[in-house]
Amino acid sequence: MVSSIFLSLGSNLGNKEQNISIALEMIEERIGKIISLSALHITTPIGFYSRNDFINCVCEVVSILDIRRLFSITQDIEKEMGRCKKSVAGQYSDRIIDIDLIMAGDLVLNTASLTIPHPKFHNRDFVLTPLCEIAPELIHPLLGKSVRQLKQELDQKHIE
Ligand code: PH2
Ligand code: MG
Ligand code: MG
Repeated sequence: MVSSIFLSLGSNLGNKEQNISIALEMIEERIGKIISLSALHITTPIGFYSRNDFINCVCEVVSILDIRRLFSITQDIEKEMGRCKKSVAGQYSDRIIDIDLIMAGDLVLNTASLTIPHPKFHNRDFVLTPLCEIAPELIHPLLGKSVRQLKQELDQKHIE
């Protein structure tokens, strides 16, 4: 079955733009065609302290792969690009590349290694802002709200 998957990419180490573009190339080679890509956004690290800002973006990829296979390929790409430690003492840390599965249509999945939709994305401006550029009408299958609504709600929280 062909499905459309939204991926979030982030890099805050090395040549960040180049890291993102290499990851996008590997995604196209190994996963499927990228049919939509947001702008690259410079964002401050959320959830941990670092002096290294991120570049974040979101893409939509069309793939025939099973979601678990797709996830293992994104993990392989991260490793091949040199990502070593995923977190230090349960804390986020700087990384060459991070590729997260955000949504895959109406799919809801909860396993030890993979949760879809991504359990935190609706609270993350660094995902919602680029996602809103390419898929504002996309509906979160658990929250029943569009990406545009989720972004408005998050913006509102930041104002209050
Ligand atoms: N990723 C995280 C935690 N914090 N902050 C920004 N700005 N961008 C990210 O991609 C990011 C983050 C966990 O993966
Ligand atoms: Mg992440
Ligand atoms: Mg990740």
